[in-house]
Amino acid sequence: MMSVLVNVLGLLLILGIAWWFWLAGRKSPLQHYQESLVILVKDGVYEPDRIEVPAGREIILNFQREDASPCAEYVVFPDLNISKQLPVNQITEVQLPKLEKGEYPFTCQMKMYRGLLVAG
Ligand SMILES: [Cu+2]
Repeated sequence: MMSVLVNVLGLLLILGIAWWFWLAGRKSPLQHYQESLVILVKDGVYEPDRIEVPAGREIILNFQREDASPCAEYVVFPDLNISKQLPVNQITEVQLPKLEKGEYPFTCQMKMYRGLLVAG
């Protein structure tokens, strides 16, 4: 009886790990940029976290931080040298320069929140 239980637990553990990696490898759909787009900062994820933006145009991203933990306090665009503090429960505008075609990740300062801009 005990060994059955151990086997079941082991199986659950394996399934759990498989599910975790499946989640980690899963890509959310690419969201088209529009001026009214608001990126929610909540529960460890940016929503949306993959955004298609027009290249060669200055744009503004709106971040709405709902996560009060210090983890979410800054949004950082390492390739653009941009770091912006996000007050809680508020929309913060982040002005971006004209981008060349390419991919530009953005993260919190500890890289737990992760997002990607795809300029094209
Ligand atoms: Cu963080």
